[in-house]
Amino acid sequence: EPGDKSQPRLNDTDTIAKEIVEKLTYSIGKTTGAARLHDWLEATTLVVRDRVIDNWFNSTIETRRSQAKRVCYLSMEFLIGRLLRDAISNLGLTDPIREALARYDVELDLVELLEPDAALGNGGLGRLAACFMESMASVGVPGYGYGIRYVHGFFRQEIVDGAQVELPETWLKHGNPWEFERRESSYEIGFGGKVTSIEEGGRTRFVWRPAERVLAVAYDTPAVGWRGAHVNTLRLWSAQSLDPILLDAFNAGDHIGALLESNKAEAITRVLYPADSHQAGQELRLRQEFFFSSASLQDIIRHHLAQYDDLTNLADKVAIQLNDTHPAVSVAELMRLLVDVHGMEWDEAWTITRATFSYTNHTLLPEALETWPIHLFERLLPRQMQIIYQINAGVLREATQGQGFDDRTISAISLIDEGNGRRVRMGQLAFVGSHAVNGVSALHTELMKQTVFHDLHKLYPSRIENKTNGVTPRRWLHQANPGLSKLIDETIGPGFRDDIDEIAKLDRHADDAAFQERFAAVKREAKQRLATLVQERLAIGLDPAAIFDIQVKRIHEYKRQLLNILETVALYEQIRSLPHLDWTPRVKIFAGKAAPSYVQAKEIIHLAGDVARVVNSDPTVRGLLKVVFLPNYNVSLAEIIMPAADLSEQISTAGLEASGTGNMKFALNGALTIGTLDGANVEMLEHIGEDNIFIFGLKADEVAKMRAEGHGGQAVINGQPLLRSAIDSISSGVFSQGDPGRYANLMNSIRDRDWWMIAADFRAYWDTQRRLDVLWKDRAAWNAIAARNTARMSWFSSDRSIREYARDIWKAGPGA
Ligand code: DL6
Repeated sequence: EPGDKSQPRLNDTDTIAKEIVEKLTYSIGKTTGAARLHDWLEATTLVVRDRVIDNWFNSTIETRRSQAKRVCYLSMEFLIGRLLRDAISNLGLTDPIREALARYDVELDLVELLEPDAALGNGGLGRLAACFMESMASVGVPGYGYGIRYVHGFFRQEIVDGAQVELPETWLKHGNPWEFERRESSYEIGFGGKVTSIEEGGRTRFVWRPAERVLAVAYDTPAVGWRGAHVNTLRLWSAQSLDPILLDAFNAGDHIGALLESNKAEAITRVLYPADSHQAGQELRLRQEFFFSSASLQDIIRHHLAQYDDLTNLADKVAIQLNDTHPAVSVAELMRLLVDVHGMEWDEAWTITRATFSYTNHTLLPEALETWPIHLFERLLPRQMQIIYQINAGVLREATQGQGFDDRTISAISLIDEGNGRRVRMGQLAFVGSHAVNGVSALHTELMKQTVFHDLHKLYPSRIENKTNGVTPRRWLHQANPGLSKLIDETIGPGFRDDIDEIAKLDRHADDAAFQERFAAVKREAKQRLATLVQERLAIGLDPAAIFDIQVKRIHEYKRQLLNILETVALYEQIRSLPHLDWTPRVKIFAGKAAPSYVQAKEIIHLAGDVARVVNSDPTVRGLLKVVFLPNYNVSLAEIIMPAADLSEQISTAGLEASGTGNMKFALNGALTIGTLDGANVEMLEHIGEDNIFIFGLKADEVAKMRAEGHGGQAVINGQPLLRSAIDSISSGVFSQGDPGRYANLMNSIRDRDWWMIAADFRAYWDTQRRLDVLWKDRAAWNAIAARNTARMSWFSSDRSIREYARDIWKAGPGA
C-alpha cells in the first residue's frame, strides 16, 4: 500500500541510487550515459516525490480520521521558489542523494540549480504565504493553501542600457513534476448575467444566472514540513473554458472566433499582476480574484459536505484566512453559496461566515487599498453586489442604532465609498466579514487602528490583533546557509533544527574569540560565493574583506533605495575629496524589481546602475567603494544573498513598511541591521537589544506630524553640504552624461515635498553609517554583534507566527 507506515522506504544511498536510475530509465527513457543534467533533476525529483507522497497520504488520511479543523489560506500569491532542495532537506535526504548522484559524477548542487523558481508572487506578501505553508506543515497544522496557477509568474527583469526591461517568465516550460492535476476537482465559475428571484416556501430565493462560465481546475502541490512528518496541500486553480473550441464557428470558417472563448477563459490564470503596492484596477484582476475565491470556497464546501451532514458546523471545522483583500470577495461569495445555493437563513449564514473568515492586512499605503468601481463589480458579479449592499445595511444599522455614530464615521465605515465615483471597499468587506483582523507587526497593527480601520475599530474594538510575521528557518538558515547551520550544530548541538528557540544558546559563545573566527569564516565563504556570482554575471570584482552592505527588496519610494544611493554618492565624493582618510571599504549591493508602470521606481533602478558605472570605474576610489545592481532578484538569488550580508538595509520611511521579512532573514544569517523604527524592526530591536542593531531617523508619529505640517526638503538640503552636493551632482548629470535631465524629477521630489523624508533622515543615516565604518575596524566587536543577531532571532520564525495564528485566530492545529 502506498503510504503504508509499516513499510517505510529505505533511504540509504544504495536504495536511492537504484531508484534514481530506475526513474531515469523507465520514467524518462534515458540511460545513465545519455542522461543530461536536466534528466537527473527530473529523476531525482521523482524519487524524492515518491517519499513526499507517502507522507502526504498519511497526513491527509490522519486529518480526515481525526476530523481535525482545517486551515484554508487564500492567497493570490505564493512566492515559493525552488522545491527540490526544500523537500530533500526537510526529508533528511541530502547526504544519500548527494552520494547517490556522485556515483554517476553528477553534482547535486548543479542539479538543484536547474529547477525553475515558482515565482507566483510579487514580494513580501507572497513569500510570507510560502513560509506559512512550510511552517503549517512543520508545526502540524492541517493547512490548505489556495491560489492561482499562473502560467507566467513574476516577470524576469533584465537591465538594458541601465533600464529595467520586463520579460515573460516561463516556469512551466519543462512541465512541473511537483504538481498533480485533479480533474475531478473542477468547478464552474460564473461572471455577469442576471439575478432573478423565486418565492419558495414563504421565502425569497435569489438565483444568479451568469452569462459566462469558466472552469476552475485544481493542481495540487505537496507542502513538506520539517522531517516530512506532515505534508499539506497547495491547491492552485487553472482556468479553462467549458468548450475548448466553438466548432460551429470553426466550421463556418471563423477559426479565430472559434477560440475566442477559450482564450478569454485561459487569460484569467495566464499572468501574475506585477504590482505589489498599488492596485491593478483592471477587470481581469477582479476576475482573477473572484475566480480563485469562488473555486476555493466551492471546494471547501464540497470537502466539508463529504464529511459532515450539513454546513452548520463549517466554522468549527474550517478556518479561512484571507491574505490581504485580494480574496475579500469570498465574504460575499460564501454568503451566496450558503444562502442561495444551500438554502441557509441569512442571519445564520452571516454568523458562520464571520466565524470562518479572518483577514490579514499587509499595507497601509492608500494606493494599495483595493476598491472597485460599483458599475464594474455589479456587471461582473451582480449577485455578490446585492449581497454586499445587504451586509452593508446590517453593519451601518449596527453603527447608527447600536453606537449612534455620526455621518462622517458612518461614511468611513461603509463598504461603499460614495466619494470617488462610488466604489466597493474591499478592506471594509474583509473586515466586517471576519472575526479577526490582523496586522503583521506590532507597529503596523497599532497604525491600522489609528488610520485605515480607525472607525471600524471603534465599532468592533476587539477585532484587530497583531500577528508579527516570521520566516521559515529551514529555507532561510538550514538550506540557504549550510555552513552556518553546521557551525551552530557543532557549537550548541543540532537541537535548534527541531526547536529554533535553542539557537539562543549561541549567545554565550558570541564573545568567544575562537567561535567568532569560525563565524566570520562562514560569512566570508558566503561573501566569496556572492562575489563569484557578481563576477560571473556583471564582471564586477568584489573584495570579500569589504563590508557587504545590501538592500534587496521591491523598489519603492517608501523603501528608500534612493536614500541609500544618495549616501553612496556622498560617500563617493568624500572618498575622492579626502583620499588620505582611513575609509572602510564597502560594497553596496542593490537588487529588486519595479512595478512596470512605476516610473519613479524605474528611475531609481536606472540611477543605481548609473552610479555603479561611474563609481566602479573611477580609479581614485581605489576599490574602497563598489556599487552593484543585481538584476532579476528572486527567491533563489535571495538564498545566496542573505548569508553574504554584513549589513542589512531596512530604511523605510517610518510607518510605511508593514513588517518586512527580509530584515528577519538577514539578521538570522548574522547581518547587522541599519534601519528605521518601522515594521518588525521595532520588535527586532526588542529581541536583539539596542546595542546590536543600528536604528536611526524619524519615528512614525514624527513623519506623520512633519507631513501634516507641510515639510519640504530644500531647507534641510541647504543645511547639509554632503546631501546638497550629492543631489547637485546627480541633477547636473555627473552620473548620466549626455542626458543631464534624467533624474530631474527624482531630485526635485526631494527638494520640494520630500514626502519620503529622504532629506529629513539623511544626516542621521549618514552618521549611523559612519559609526558602522568604525565598528567594522573592531572586527571582534562586529562579529560578536553578528553572532548575537543570529542567536536572538528565533522569535521571528514563521513557526512562532503560525502557532499564534493557530491558537488565537484559527483554533486549529496540535492542542486545539
Ligand atoms: O506581510 C508580508 C509583507 C510585509 O512584510 C511587507 O512589509 C509589506 O510591504 C508586504 N506587502 C505587500 C503588498 N501588500 N499588499 N497588498 O507585499 O507584506
